[in-house]
Amino acid sequence: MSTFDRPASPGSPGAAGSLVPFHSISLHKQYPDVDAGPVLSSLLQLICMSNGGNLVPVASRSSQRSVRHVLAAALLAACATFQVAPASAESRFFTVLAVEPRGGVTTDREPFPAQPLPGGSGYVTNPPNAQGRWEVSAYVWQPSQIVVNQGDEVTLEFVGINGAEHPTTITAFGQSFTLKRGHAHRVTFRADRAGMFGFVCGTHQPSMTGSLVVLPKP
Ligand SMILES: [Cu+2]
Repeated sequence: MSTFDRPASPGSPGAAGSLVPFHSISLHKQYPDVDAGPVLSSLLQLICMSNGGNLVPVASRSSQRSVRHVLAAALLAACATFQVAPASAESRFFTVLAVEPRGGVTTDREPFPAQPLPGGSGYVTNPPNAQGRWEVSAYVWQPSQIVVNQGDEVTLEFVGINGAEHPTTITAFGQSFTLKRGHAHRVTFRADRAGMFGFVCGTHQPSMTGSLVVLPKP
């Protein structure tokens, strides 16, 4: 936690150090991306030193007013030179493949399962063919979990590899489209809220559900 982020208690008595966050607060509200802590700290130290140190907590009201005026002037001058830091939000790009991992074997090595897989079109079993080979597969997104920060501009490029088509929704961010094999479908949106949000194929459930994890802004 930086000086800038420290919780401040403007009314509490304390050493000069506790005053820094007090004056950072108003600046923080106006310039949320400005890291003003070090500059303000230096300004306050200079002012306190010029008044014999520890002036602010014990000074008379008129002295406090004059200190406030000096501070206000110093802050205005300092603000004129501040650089607003680049926004912490970034642009993030991911490729998401619609794929169907598959396994198979012949019945002379492993018997075809007696129990069917859970329902839904996401899991597929093909019974033994003429050569006794049987297969099992599942439709999934790859990757199935994507992590971004709140505020990021997120681009997901969905590419259809397996399966004729996938009717896909990202409800939380207003996206709905059908992904076809051999096609790419790109969506871009601002991850403006934190939480876990699904990107879901309406056909291949329960396996073809991915999670977009948006970490809250610190
Ligand atoms: Cu699908």
